[in-house]
Amino acid sequence: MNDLSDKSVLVIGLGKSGVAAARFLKKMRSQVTVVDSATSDELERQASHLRSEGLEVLLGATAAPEGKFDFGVLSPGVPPTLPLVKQVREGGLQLISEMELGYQYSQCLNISITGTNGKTTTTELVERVLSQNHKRTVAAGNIGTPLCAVVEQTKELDLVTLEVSSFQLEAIQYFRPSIAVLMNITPDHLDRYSGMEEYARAKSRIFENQQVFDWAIVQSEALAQLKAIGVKIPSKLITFSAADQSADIYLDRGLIISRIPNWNGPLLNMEECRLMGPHNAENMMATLAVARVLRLPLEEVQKSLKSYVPAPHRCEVVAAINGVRYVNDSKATNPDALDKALQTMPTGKRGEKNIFLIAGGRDKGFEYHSVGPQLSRRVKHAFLIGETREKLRASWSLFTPCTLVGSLLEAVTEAAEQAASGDIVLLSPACSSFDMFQNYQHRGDVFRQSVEQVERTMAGSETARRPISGGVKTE
Ligand code: UMA
Repeated sequence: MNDLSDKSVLVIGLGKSGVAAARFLKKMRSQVTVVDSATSDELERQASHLRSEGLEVLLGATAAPEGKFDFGVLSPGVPPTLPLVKQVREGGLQLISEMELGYQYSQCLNISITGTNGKTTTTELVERVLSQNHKRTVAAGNIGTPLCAVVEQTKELDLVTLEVSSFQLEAIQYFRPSIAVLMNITPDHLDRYSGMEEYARAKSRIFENQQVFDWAIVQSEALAQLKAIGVKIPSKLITFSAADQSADIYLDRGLIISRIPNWNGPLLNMEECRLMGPHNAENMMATLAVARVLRLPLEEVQKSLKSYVPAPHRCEVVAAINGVRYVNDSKATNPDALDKALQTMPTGKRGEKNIFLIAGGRDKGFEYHSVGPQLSRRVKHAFLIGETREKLRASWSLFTPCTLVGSLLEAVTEAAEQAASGDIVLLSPACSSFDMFQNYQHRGDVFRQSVEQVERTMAGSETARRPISGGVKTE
């Protein structure tokens, strides 16, 4: 482990990752300079905290600061194409991701989970299964707590459970999970990558430093995608899939079944779980495979999985009013996640369409046609919000009637007016939230508040006329 004292380090980005990296480096007695290209009251507040702790902070930076640095730490959301990043790289400075820094100073092994969708749920499931089976772990990484913020804690842990994004993997050096999980690879972040191949290659770096004695737990379809671009996985492999019955762990009529030698047979009945749908079956499969690698007792693992209650903003039923269910799937920020939500929602009584969809937000460079067939099977009407609403209408109006609306409240109100008992009003935006909201959680909260307001209006309550806090209009 390198001594960080008296090292001069440049940290790029003053979000959660930058702050955690800067504080960790300061604790290790490095000289720290943090730069951020933006300025805002929140950043000023954060900067003055760090300055009072003895760190140098430059906001609104367009170029690299003066001075000689030993290395740099890059926040995941800062793109490698940012002129400041290019400039420091061209000057010969090595940049590592915040996660790489945290990894290099961690004192326990890690289980790392990546994939386009399902990685947060699987990280939570793995953390839960481990904790309930006497393994000391915490969940960190893309899930919200940067690895640098828990480095100190790692000496007390058996394993750290990491949710890992492609952005974090872009600037790794030695990062090596003992168990690496790849959930799936479907279009996402195409505003950052030149195409699917570059995105898949970034994801595949999770396996790059693995050794033959490590484990890779990989969705069969994702494995085929990696093979097609020549990526080889050096570690021991377990495959899983809800669609491919030749996988090591597969789904058959709602039963998760293993064909792994000495561990073959049914593992879990999805009907006994609160998570629904084939994508959640895959989240369970990956977790079961991690538990198998760690030799945790199957019966105990089953108990943990069956009692798991899904977290907010992921196909979360927020209300049932007059037989209409209102579902918050704000976490669905790409078309594949929307497709999965549509597959998960129960159909009407005779299999008829029963979904009023609310979608739209900031574009991440997607083509949205791929969900068209699902829309025509399941969606009665789509209400479109945000910056992508015109693009979505152009892609979807052949498949389902589309109406452009100015706010989430307007979308919920119109959907509620049309919905009848047995229908579902589903917020599953297929886009990021940053055009109208602070983040997907804020968007989900505004959806819930809008539903509450509509419910009050329906009940004719006086309170219905109060404005909802945090509701944002686009026009
Ligand atoms: N910034 C610049 N220049 C830029 C872009 C950003 O200076 O060109 C600055 C911003 O002004 C801001 C800071 O960088 O002050 C933000 O850094 P960041 O975007 O890396 O955000 P963090 O707060 O550090 O949060 C990151 C992850 N965010 C992203 O990858 C975009 C969080 O994942 C993660 O929870 C957190 O680290 C802790 O590990 C969020 C996310 O959206 C949930 N992830 C993407 C996803 O899941 O799809 C990858």
